[in-house]
Amino acid sequence: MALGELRVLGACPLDCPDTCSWVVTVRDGEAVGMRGNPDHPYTRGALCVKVNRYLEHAGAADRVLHPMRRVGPKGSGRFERISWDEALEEISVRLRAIVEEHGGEAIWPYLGTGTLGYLQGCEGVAGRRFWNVLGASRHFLNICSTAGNTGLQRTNGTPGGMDPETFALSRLILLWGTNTLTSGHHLWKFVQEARAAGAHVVAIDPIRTRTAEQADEHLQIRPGTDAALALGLLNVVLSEGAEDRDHLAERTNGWEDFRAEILKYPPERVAEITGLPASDVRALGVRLAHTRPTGIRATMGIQRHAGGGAAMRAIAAIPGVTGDWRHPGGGVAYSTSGHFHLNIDTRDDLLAAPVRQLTMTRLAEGLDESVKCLWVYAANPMGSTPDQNRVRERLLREDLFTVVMEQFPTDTVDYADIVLPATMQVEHTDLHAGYGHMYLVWNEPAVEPPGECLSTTETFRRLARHMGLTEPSLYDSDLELAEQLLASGHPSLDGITVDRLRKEGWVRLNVARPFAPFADGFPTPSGRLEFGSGPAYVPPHTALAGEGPYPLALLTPASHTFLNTVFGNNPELLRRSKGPRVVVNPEDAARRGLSDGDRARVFNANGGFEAVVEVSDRVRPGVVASTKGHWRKLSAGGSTVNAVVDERDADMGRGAVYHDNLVEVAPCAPCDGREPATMSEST
Ligand SMILES: Nc1nc2c(c(=O)[nH]1)N[C@H]1C(S)=C(S)[C@@H](COP(=O)(O)OP(=O)(O)OC[C@H]3O[C@@H](n4cnc5c(=O)[nH]c(N)nc54)[C@H](O)[C@@H]3O)O[C@H]1N2
Ligand SMILES: Nc1nc2c(c(=O)[nH]1)N[C@H]1C(S)=C(S)[C@@H](COP(=O)(O)OP(=O)(O)OC[C@H]3O[C@@H](n4cnc5c(=O)[nH]c(N)nc54)[C@H](O)[C@@H]3O)O[C@H]1N2
Ligand code: SF4
Ligand SMILES: [Mo]
Repeated sequence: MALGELRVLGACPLDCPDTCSWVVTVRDGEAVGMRGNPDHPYTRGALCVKVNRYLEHAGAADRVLHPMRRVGPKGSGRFERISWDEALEEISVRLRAIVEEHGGEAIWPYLGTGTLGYLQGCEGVAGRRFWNVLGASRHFLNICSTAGNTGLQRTNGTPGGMDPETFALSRLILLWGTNTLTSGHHLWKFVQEARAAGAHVVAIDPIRTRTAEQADEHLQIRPGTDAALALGLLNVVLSEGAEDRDHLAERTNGWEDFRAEILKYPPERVAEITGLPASDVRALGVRLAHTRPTGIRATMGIQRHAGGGAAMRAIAAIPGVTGDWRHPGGGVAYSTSGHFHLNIDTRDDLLAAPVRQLTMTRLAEGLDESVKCLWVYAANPMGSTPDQNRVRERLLREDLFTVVMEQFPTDTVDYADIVLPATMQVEHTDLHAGYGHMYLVWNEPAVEPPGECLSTTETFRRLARHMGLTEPSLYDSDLELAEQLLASGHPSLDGITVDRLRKEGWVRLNVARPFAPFADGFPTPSGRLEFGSGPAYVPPHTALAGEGPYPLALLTPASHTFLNTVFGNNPELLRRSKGPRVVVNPEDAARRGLSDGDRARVFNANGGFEAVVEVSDRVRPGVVASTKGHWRKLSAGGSTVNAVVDERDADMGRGAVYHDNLVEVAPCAPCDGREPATMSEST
């Protein structure tokens, strides 16, 4: 090793199940290399096509490096550089006036998923102590996974399920509403291990994704109808007499009612609902009936529908009936977050009185006159939130004081009054947990922040000091916060300390290996899996397709080259994304006079966006798809996919409905044809 060269262990902060452990090479204070940590048992040395460019991104010319104040009209993205002192002073004066005149609830602390860090991001609800002292409104982060979480919580008592490493032991694997090779590719090694031992792999997805292409079988299901398929598969399991009667009797509640529900879904009826051949439903049902262990990987894609919660419940019921939870490699893996019992001390005792809750996916609705300050951090609502045009209208409100803490001049930054420069992961300390594995991962800062960037924790400490707040816990250091998080007393964290994490980089939770989470019962109040009552299949909004002016069901899944809107401004990843595209089935394309490579407008009553048409049977007739993550100001026509997404809730957990919207696609004559604007310049 050359003199002055260091290896610093860190963690990928992005909203991805894999939470990679990485190694940064630092030479003379500069990060000169980053690679996946080969010692990490789950991620084993690989990053991904996006994060391989993390250092390039951190050094990009468009990084926000200084505090800025708006000089042009709202939305113009025109700013002047100011000092941190000026920024803190202006913010303090405005916040104090707002609290005095309208009460703390007039502040909306809008925290997104830009980093999942327990210190700097959403897992530990960064900033919440500060907001509690001011009495700000509560922010409900429902943008990603809440419908599925709620469905699983009701069924199993926790959203946590299988340890994804145990897929290596599965003999039938259902990749159900999940695009493994794009949105968390490290699972694939375990899938391949199982395959080498004879496992059969089935992808269930309305799109023939790169994952579906690699599976042994692909069921191209109609969107939002998965609960019906789950019930149909169980119907076949019952006809085969393959239900695990001991498991049902000893470990579950509500079987008799649920059994009656299952009997209403024979394969022929399921075929009508799902659009799958009845023979495929029957064949997979027979396979499921006779293959132990069956491991089901379902992630967030499946629950972004009107019936998303019910879909996760129906899927979670499968191992209750087959008894798969008895075996490592059996069960359902949605997210492992529920297995990490950290002590998230948001100090809600600091609130003087109870406060209202505002909902992340209802930003347009929520941003009424009662909100006087919107504080956006680790989020990009102009790109990621439903009903983009209405969100934009609200952000233009002259009486709204908007502060955005950011690394890049995003579409949301353009609407800020004050912009605060934020550190990136190689420049701050954080503690992470994978939501697709069982490890805590530590992130040690590798380099000094560029310009005047500050971490989230440090920004709130400085603001508290500037405002003269006296609550001592607002000044806890990053290492003190990390120690508090690990001090929950839960046995899975025994012996896991900050010192150990800093030395080793990552530590597995203290749980058995292989891990079968419910082999000894379920963490529900009854200790049993709850099949539940009420309709087991809730139809999607798009079941109305064909009846109105917007007959096509639009899916808007993850892009291979971006992580939500992060990297949307990286020139190479943007080039590889090939720009906003819409995949249209040949039948639907022909009917509309659309050819491959044409420009088209995708629209409904909410608005529309422009995309290049890809004519392909990767989607079934009646379904179109376009990925999330593009930036408005870098897209022709100046709007993106969320311009057509409704502000509407799923059946459980107020979940978002990103994959359950109706649109029409038309050739581009009515498009405005405007070329993408260049990135706004800051002074
Ligand atoms: N490269 C990349 N990776 C990412 C992300 C990214 O933006 N880019 N995003 C990250 C985030 S925030 C999250 S939450 C996770 C999400 O990861 P995923 O759960 O994989 O989320 P999606 O891509 O939305 O959806 C996954 C698949 O579900 C399918 N799907 C949609 N509706 C249905 C349905 O009704 N039934 C079935 N069976 N399938 C359906 C979609 O076609 C898609 O192929 O990934 C993370 N990883
Ligand atoms: N159409 C459609 N839209 C979707 C989805 C979909 O499937 N379809 N998926 C939804 C999902 S699953 C999610 S999770 C949401 C995500 O929505 P958001 O939570 O709004 O996340 P991003 O759009 O990725 O924006 C995160 C921003 O945080 C910034 N950032 C990153 N790290 C830090 C940091 O340490 N400090 C600060 N201050 N900023 C930081 C990044 O630069 C980025 O601009 O998008 C949702 N939007
Ligand atoms: S985005 Fe996911 S796969 Fe890529 S480096 Fe981060 S955690 Fe790993
Ligand atoms: Mo997400």
